[in-house]
Amino acid sequence: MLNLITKISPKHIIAASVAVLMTTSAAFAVDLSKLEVITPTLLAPPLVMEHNQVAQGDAKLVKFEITIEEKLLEIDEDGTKVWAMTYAGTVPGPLMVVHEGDYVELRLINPESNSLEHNIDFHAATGALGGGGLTHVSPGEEVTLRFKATKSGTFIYHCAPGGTMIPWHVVSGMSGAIMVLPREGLTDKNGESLTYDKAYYVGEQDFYIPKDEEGEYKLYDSPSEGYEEMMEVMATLTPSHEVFNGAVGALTGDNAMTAKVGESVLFIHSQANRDTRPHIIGGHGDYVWERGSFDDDPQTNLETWLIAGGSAGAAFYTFQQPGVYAYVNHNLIEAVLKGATGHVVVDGEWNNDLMEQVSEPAEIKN
Ligand SMILES: [Cu+2]
Repeated sequence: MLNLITKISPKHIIAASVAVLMTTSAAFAVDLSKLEVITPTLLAPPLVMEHNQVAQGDAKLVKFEITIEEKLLEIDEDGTKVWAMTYAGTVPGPLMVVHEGDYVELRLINPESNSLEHNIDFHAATGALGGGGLTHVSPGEEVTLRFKATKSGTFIYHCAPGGTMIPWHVVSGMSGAIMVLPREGLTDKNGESLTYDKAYYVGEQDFYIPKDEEGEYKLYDSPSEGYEEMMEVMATLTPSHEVFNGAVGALTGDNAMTAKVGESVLFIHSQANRDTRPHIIGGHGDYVWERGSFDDDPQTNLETWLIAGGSAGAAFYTFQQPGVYAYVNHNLIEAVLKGATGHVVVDGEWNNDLMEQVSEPAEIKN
C-alpha cells in the first residue's frame, strides 16, 4: 500500500477521491425556493462588504459572483511584478460575510483571457474537497456552487486544482476568506454582545519570486513561463516577499486603515499557506478568535496571536489612544524586511492617564 501511494502523485490522489465522491453518492433534492435571496456586493480588501452583525430574519440564500483574473501585480516599491492568480482581481480575494445557517452560492467565472484551470476550496464548506472537486473551470468556463454555512467562524477559501498546481496557485495569490457570523452576532464568554464599528480584512501573502544572475527579480511573460523557477524558490520554504493585501505598502501611508478613539475594529486576518502572528504595536487583541471558530469563547487581552497557515482568525480591539499603530506580523524580519506591515491611523484625544512622556529626551544629567 505504501509503495502504491508513493507512486501516485497528489494530483492523482485528489482526482481519484473526487471520482469516488461523484460516483458513489446518491443525492437528494433540496428546495430553497422559500428562502430570501440576497446578492451583496463584494468589496476589495481591506474593505469588507456591507452586512448586518445580527442576522435579520431566517436563513438566506446569499449569491456571490467572482471572476478569476490572472494579472501582473506590482508587489514592492522596486516594481517587482508577479503573475498573480486572483479571485476578483485582488490579493487576497474579497471577504464574504454570511450568517450561520445561510446558504452560500458562488458563480465562479474563468474568462477566456486566462491561461489556467482554477477552482475553489471553501474551508467553511462540507464535502467534495470544500467544493474544490465540483468547481474546476478551464478558461472560457463558469461554474456555480452552493454550500450551507453550518459552522460559524472565519475561514479561508483558496484555489486547489491538484498536485503542484495547489501550492503554486496559492502562493500566486489565489485565496480569500469568508466570515460566517453567529446569527446573534459576536459575543464574549458571558454571552454579552460584541459590536464592532468597522471591520478590515488583512490577507497575508507569501510570494516566491525567482532572481536572475544579477540578483534582480525576474519578470515572466505568462504565469506558466515562471512556473518551474518559482517551484525551485518555493522548495526553499523561504519567501522573497511576505506582504499584506498583495504588496509591500498596500496598507500603509495613503492606504492605511483608519479608526477613531473609542471605536471597536474587527480585524480578520488570513494566511492560506504559512503561519503568521499578527500584533498591533501599541494595542492589544481585546477579544481574539485565534483559530477562527466563533463557537468557541474568544481569548482576551492577547498581545500577539497566531494564525495557522491555511486559516483565518479575527481580533476585536477598541482603540484608546490616537496615533499611528503598526499592524504587523511579529516575526519582525517578515514585517520589516519582507513587507508584512500595515498601519492603522487613529484620530482622537490623547489620554495622559494611559501614557505620558514625563520628560522629553535630553542629555543625561549627573
Ligand atoms: Cu487557481
